[in-house]
Amino acid sequence: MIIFLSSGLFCLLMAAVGIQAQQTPSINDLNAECLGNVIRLSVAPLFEDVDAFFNDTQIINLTPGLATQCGFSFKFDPMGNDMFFASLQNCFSQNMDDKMFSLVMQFRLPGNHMTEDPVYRVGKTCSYTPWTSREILCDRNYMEVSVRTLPDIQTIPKQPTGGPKARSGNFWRGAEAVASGYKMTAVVFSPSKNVMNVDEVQRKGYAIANTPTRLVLRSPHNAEETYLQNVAGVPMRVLSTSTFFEQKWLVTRVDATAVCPTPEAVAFTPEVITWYMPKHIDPLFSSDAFTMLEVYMGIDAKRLDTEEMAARNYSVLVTEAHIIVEIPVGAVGGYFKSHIQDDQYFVTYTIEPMLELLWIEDVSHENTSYKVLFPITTPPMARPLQVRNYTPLDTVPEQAVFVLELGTFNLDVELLNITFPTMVLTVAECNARGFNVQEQRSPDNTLKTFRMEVPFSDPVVFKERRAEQGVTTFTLQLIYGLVIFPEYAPFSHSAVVDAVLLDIVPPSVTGNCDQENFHITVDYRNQEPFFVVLVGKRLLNHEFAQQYLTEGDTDFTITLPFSSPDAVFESVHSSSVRSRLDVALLNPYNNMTIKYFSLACSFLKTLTECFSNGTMTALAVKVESAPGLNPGQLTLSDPACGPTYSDDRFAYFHFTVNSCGTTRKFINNVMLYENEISLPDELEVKLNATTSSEEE
Ligand SMILES: *[C@@H]1O[C@H](CO)[C@@H](O)[C@H](O)[C@H]1NC(C)=O
Ligand SMILES: *[C@@H]1O[C@H](CO)[C@@H](O)[C@H](O)[C@H]1NC(C)=O
Ligand SMILES: *[C@@H]1O[C@H](CO)[C@@H](O)[C@H](O)[C@H]1NC(C)=O
Ligand SMILES: *[C@@H]1O[C@H](CO)[C@@H](O)[C@H](O)[C@H]1NC(C)=O
Ligand SMILES: *[C@@H]1O[C@H](CO)[C@@H](O)[C@H](O)[C@H]1NC(C)=O
Ligand SMILES: *[C@@H]1O[C@H](CO)[C@@H](O)[C@H](O)[C@H]1NC(C)=O
Ligand SMILES: CC(=O)N[C@H]1CO[C@H](CO)[C@@H](O)[C@@H]1O
Repeated sequence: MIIFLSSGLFCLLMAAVGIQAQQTPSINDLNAECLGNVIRLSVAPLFEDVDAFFNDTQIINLTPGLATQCGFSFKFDPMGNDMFFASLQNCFSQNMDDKMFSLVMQFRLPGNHMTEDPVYRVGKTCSYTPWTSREILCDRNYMEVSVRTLPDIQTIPKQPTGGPKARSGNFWRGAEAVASGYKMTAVVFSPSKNVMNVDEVQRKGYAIANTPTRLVLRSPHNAEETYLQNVAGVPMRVLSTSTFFEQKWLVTRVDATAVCPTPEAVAFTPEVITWYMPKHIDPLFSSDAFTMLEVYMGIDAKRLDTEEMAARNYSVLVTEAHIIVEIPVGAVGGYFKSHIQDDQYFVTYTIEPMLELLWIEDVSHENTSYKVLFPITTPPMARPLQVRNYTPLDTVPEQAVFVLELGTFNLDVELLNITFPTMVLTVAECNARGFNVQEQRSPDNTLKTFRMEVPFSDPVVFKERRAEQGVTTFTLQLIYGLVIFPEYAPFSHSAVVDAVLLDIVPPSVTGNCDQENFHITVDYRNQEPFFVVLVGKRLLNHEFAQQYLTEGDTDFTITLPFSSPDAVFESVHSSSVRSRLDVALLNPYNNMTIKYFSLACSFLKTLTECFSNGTMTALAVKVESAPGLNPGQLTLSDPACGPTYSDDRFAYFHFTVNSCGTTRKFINNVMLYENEISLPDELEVKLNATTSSEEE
């Protein structure tokens, strides 16, 4: 391997020399693959520093500039799929006769920049023999061309020497050490015709190397000697060189041209990315006499077969003038990234397709293979944020909560805190307060929203009562504090939500009686009736309601006869009964009484009657004050005269006035018959069943 070392590069190397590699054997997270003329390492994220090993001993820190010059590139993917790409012909791989290439890399994890920092060390040897006459490689940061050279300027591989000689800077076999006697003397760039010697070329950030069978040239995309050329309507960047080799009086020239697409080669719609590549890349071919043999597409430097492409909805179309690659925005293989611009939320979609082309020149049958790794990022696409309010208003006001959902975000956004008018709370503090902040993912796990619940009763909710309208307004003002990872870019989103609730008016219960019935009216005003009704000792159920209840707009009325078992008799008089109905509205959750109402009325009732045929009837009722009374045990004065009918509340007597111990008195032309209803032993209850009747 021969690399012409510039003095700038040399200084870097000197600084690195002498640091011995820490032997950390674990390479589990570094998956190395040979992908044609590229080595790809899938790198555990979070590494901080990358070193290349030269000849397995010298550690060289890979700065971005050195990476570009030496044929390395990185893909930093916020989803954690970082990748590292190396051209096979990079500066540091050990080249075995242009057939085997061995690369050793070391990834240092973040630490305190000491040599003991944890490192991953990975080595990979790739065999690559199908080198074509000319191979062009376009990576994100460099363009590279490698051409087969004629035997007379080819180097004879010689074992490089290490040790003390390396420290002199001569351990990469220099231009002088060409075995054939040819010496690389000058590089001429077109179209400027600038001539540089090898040192100058290296110093300006290009790389040039003469390997056993090939000449390799590498340039940053934006280097001074590159130029833009419109090829079939596609702006391409071109590096065009002629390298001169001299031996005594002989001079040999090797031309090498690289052409790579610029970012303008891509067109976007919100749905599709379209990448145009010219089919005939003019600067590469002097005539039209060549044929395109192969077209392959891949992702992240890895070729895909047609099934994989179809499954991912990628397409490659070859037209007269172009190779057109179409990728749906959001397709598998790429990723979305969040951005904030002018306080607005945007996302971009990035994907890194590859095209591999092979042309054959019709006459010479010389082949040109062309590989372009082409990261594409869409322009920012606006994703307006919304706070969706799912506050349920049909609950009991004491249980009402604001239910808010902020979204929709890409997965790289995190919620840090929420600013309320009176305080700032972290997410953890919000949760400790009962706000139940939750991240919710879309079913395909590509998007997320933040949901939370703030009870109306929390002090961060502003309450305002408007008595004249009979409403209370609950207002929640908040500013969500968010960050985008991994760069930790803060942004915020503010929102105001409110809810108007009718004021809570307790239900009212009123009542009246007619001659036979109680009428109880329950008015629940502006509330949903969120109570149960207890009538006497009975819960108002559906059956009961059907029989006794009539409904109004915001009220209902229960109509019950005074003698209903749900009512109680307070007292009995000769011609009336005082009956009472108790009604309670209960909270169904805890059976607490919301409202209690009691209505007692006297109902005109003749409980005793005399008939002209000399019989008498009497109805005895159990009153509230004698709860233990069994009416069936009642008798008239004559204990042998029991009721003709009785139940647990009534006893009905039917007897002739000359029986059952009935006495009679004659008062002012009126015959008064008296009897008494009582329990046989103790006179627990003395019911006056006396009645007056006209003397017949
Ligand atoms: C591919 O496209 C079809 C039709 O537009 C769509 O139904 C399908 O979901 C897409 N597949 C993928 C993997 O995006
Ligand atoms: C060019 O490539 C084709 C197809 O791979 C192959 O058949 C041919 O031999 C190659 N030509 C040269 C000169 O290598
Ligand atoms: C709240 O989060 C934002 C991130 O969006 C941050 O800039 C701010 O400093 C945080 N405020 C507090 C008080 O932590
Ligand atoms: C309330 O009382 C009723 C009737 O006694 C009973 O069926 C119900 O289970 C009670 N509910 C609660 C929540 O205690
Ligand atoms: C007396 O008259 C009443 C009412 O008409 C009747 O119910 C009762 O059976 C009669 N009694 C006798 C013994 O006829
Ligand atoms: C029974 O009725 C008589 C006459 O109406 C009255 O004097 C007496 O006090 C009553 N007795 C009871 C227990 O009500
Ligand atoms: C010090 C050291 O490892 N030197 C090696 C450099 O590479 C050659 C093979 O190309 C080895 O033979 C040396 O031992």
